[in-house]
Amino acid sequence: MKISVPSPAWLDEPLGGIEKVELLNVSLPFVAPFGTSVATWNSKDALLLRMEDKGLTAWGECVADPDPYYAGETTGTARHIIKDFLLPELKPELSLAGLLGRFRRVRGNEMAKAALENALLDLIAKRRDQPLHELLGFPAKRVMSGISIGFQDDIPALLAKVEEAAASGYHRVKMKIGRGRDVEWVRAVRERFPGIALMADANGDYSLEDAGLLARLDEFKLTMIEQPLSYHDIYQHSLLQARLETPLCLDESIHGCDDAEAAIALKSCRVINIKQGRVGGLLEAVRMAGLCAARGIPAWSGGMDETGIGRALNIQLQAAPGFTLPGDTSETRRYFHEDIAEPPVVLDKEGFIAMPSGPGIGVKVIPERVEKHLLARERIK
Ligand code: OSB
Ligand code: MG
Repeated sequence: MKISVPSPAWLDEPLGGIEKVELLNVSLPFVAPFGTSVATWNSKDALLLRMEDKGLTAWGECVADPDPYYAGETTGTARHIIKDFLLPELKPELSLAGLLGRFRRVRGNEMAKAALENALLDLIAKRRDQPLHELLGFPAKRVMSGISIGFQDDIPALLAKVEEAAASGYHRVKMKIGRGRDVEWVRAVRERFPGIALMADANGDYSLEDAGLLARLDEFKLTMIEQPLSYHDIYQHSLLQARLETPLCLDESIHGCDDAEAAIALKSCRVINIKQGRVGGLLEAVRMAGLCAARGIPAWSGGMDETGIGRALNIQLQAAPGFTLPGDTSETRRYFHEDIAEPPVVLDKEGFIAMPSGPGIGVKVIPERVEKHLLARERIK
């Protein structure tokens, strides 16, 4: 079956010259540490790509962390791939479609590719004075909200976090689980909040031998369990899914539409978390959402604790059809005391998030704040 992809004329128009390209590393301290089964992060250390041309400034944020604990890519490997293999392909006469075609030679490294593609999409949209969702051909809409609560020191602390999230109006709550912090923690949340849409994310902490333990979660009516098994597995998830009532959702294992097709065909999951950075950029994410819709698989937009740049992009993305479930799209204030972009993401009275209305990603990056949180800056071109 052919999946409809937006293929408007701008994809095939020459990109033209770009006066300046820079890579910047920033470090934004988190309001509170974010703990998962694989790592605890105290700050968002992001690699940013900044492009300047004819008075316009465009941004891309690489979702990789400085460490390889969530994914194999890091801010360091992404810098290397962008600088030494992707940016050298960028020629004024080449279109975005042509450039992405050349990127296919570079295997993997989806996060690096996404950062560059997304910056170029921001630039193209700003040149046309259009918000990204409009460039892609999708009308603006309010997007659903969701919150991902990291590990807490004890169950009362977790209950307090869930209480706060529910009171704020989030449409669903995700809690992290891992070995030794699963059944009793989920039970406590479910008993206290019987009516909330609740899910659990294991970040690959279990193996197939834990199927019996994971089946004990069925009684809590979770909307899904995210990535219980290994970060690169698709097959064993199909064996586990067959033994559980609770839908499985894949995150780490899905790097593009081919993986999504395989996971759906094998019945490895009933839901997919689409992170545009993990799948290689906004266009592949739109395609994947279309694929999921065509296959009857609910999908949602994941998050990587992004700064305001990546957060705005994730919101623009959700204008595309196929994002039928609330994503990990939360208010700015739960991550940072001070973000590098304005305005911050906030929930409205019904818990929805408005699409930023400015050109491109739609938010303004504040240069002084980037300077304040800057670790390194490198001019490439
Ligand atoms: O597994 O979805 C994940 C954050 C960093 C790395 C991996 C994950 C996450 C989250 C938080 O769960 C999502 C967010 O709030 O942006
Ligand atoms: Mg996850």
